[in-house]
Amino acid sequence: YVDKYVEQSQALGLADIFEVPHSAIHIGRMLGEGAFGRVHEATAINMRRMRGTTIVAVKQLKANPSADEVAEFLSEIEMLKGVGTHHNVVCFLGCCTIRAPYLMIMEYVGRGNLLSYLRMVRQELGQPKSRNANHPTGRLLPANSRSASLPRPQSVNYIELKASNQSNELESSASTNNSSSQHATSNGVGARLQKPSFAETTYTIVDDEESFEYILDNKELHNFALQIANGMRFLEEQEITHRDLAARNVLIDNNKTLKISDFGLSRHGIYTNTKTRKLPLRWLSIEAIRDNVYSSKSDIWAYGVVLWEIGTLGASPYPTISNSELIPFLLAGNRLERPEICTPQVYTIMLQCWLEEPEERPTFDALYKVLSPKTTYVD
Ligand code: ACK
Repeated sequence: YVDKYVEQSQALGLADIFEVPHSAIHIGRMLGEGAFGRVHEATAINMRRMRGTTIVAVKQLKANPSADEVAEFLSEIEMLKGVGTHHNVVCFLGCCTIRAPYLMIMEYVGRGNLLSYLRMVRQELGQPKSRNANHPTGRLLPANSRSASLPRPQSVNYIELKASNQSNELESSASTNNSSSQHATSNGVGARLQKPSFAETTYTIVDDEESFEYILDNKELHNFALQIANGMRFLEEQEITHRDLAARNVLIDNNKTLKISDFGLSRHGIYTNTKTRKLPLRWLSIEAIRDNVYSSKSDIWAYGVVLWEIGTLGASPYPTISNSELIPFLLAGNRLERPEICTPQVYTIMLQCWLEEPEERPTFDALYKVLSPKTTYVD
């Protein structure tokens, strides 16, 4: 798609090969709003090496962004340019960064986020007799009403954390009913890993309109855990710290492939936060909340919370603990409880992800190998 302005900018070295003219992008319906921007479905015409029209997802900032928000959005785009492609990471396709509105163009992932998927299945679990192919809930997710029909991830997940050198005084949330007896402690983690699995639970909803099966069973949950570990292993290899790994930021496509998305907070290497900003408190590790230090090991902590979200079919972590109680709660050795449908082996992995000492936590590579079906296990 020829655009003189973009061509000239590229010739002058003011734009790189990822730059796409606005005229090549036709914005369609809104897919959803994250904490930091809006995502639309869009049609791209002859974009970069893609002949003809391609359905893509386009992220842009909300109206009237601050200078900081613009700078962060542009730095997210810069980060994505270097990430490379992996089937468990949302593919970055191009961008419009010469002129506003700035756009980030990504592969379109057809089934929305994992949290909504899990919650939809949980909702169905509560309603007996819905295991048949003609059940109307099979149409809960028609392609054109995806965002309308699913529970939206809450921006309440992000709370303002002060920058380094300032103590994080977290304001209390509505829930203050601290009952630590409902939570496990991190003791006794040293057990050797056995073949991990989620307990037998099978649930199937067949979407007869779109031939997409919403199955949640032992194998599927395990496979989700493996795919997320695989995508994160790819980022870990490149020393990229995601900093916002959560089920709401994992997307699912029509082939049940999971893709890590939302790199808005991502950074290279170990990162110390120096600005006061909104962060996903309940997915953060102890050192991230207390010292503002982020690394692959804090991503590992978040991965443990994602396993817990998968095991609980999309519950919200620490429902009885207020924001200000979370750090003392974790420092006292308390952790999220074992979800009912997850075996002690999977729970052992979660507890290892939540070890207080970052260096003692596993790597994504190690987790991928443990979860991988090819691995042989010792009792
Ligand atoms: O569940 P969703 O429809 O999936 O709601 C969120 C929303 O945008 C805000 O993040 C959707 N979304 C984000 N990135 C993509 C993408 N690459 N393809 C399709 N949908 C996306 C996400």
